[in-house]
Amino acid sequence: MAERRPVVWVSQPLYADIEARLDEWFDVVRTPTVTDHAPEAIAAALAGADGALVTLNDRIGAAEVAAAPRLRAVASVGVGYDSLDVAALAARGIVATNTPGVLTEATADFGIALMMAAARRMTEAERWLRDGRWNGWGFHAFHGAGIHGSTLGILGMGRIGQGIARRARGFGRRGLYHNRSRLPPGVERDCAAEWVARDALFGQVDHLVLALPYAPENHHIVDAAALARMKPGATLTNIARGGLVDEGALADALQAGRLAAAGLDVFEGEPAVDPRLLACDNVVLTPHIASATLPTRRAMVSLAVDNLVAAMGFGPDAGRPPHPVTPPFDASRGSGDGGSTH
Ligand code: 8YV
Repeated sequence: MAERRPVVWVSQPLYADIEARLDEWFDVVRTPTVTDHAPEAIAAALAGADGALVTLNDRIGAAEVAAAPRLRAVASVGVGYDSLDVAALAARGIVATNTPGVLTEATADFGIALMMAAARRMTEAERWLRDGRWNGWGFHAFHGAGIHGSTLGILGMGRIGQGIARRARGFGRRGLYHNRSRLPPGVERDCAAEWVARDALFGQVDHLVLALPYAPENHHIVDAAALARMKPGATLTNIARGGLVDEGALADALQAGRLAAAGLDVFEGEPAVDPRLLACDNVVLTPHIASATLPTRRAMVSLAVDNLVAAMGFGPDAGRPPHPVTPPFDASRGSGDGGSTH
């Protein structure tokens, strides 16, 4: 009798040609349309699966793990893996993987774009123009917060944070960063960024960009107290995870005019956005698109497929997925992103 082929669940339609690589090894259960899977639906899909290819929307917690007796590997498309209960997966010996590296440049590009759009009030000005309110050039219209020559801070100096710092050198700015571990001197020089303690970062920068991973210990790391430390007229840009910011406190700071502006690509209750933020003119809001270029998204899916095939024990890297996030984990292979979520 032919040996049973492992079953792999693909939670969303990704790119058919890349997903097709799974067919060589697995019986693939596909999801034909973009789907907001309820937790029970995820549990049901995992109940018969040996492996899964998922995105950040498909949360796998302890209950889903408990409902998946055969599951051996979960490959997430994305660098941030806070949607996976890594401890519950590891306790069952299930390998989880992520896709760092391939999205660094696209995401760093977007971080700079969002910071600039917020600081220079681009979407606010555009809405005003489209509303037909532009009656003549205005000397006093839409003064923004300057970036050239300012102090730019980055919280979370992984690959993406570093990518942002390198791009920002061209602004003739002072660069500060905070990261749990300080970068080697050569990397600091290359990024033209100086390590400071977290509170000093909040207090000294004109523009702050968040590029750190979400974990329960940094839930609302930007809370009312942190915002109160920021300079009047500073800006905040978040391309990491919504749960890092207390959105209510941010709305207070924006409405009070303490912060000049914010650029937000991520939200705590995605896809819901706090109505107070929606009502603020001085916020640029984008729907979690920092890594959204076609080549980048394709590279993410391709890496996730490589991870899954290898984690399931097939292909040239059988048993050695390029980017595991659960044990067995060899830190020297650099699969962690050193601070960034993308
Ligand atoms: C992805 C992201 O689009 O990589 C991440 O952590 O947030 C985004 O770049 C997302 O993870 C896709 O699942």
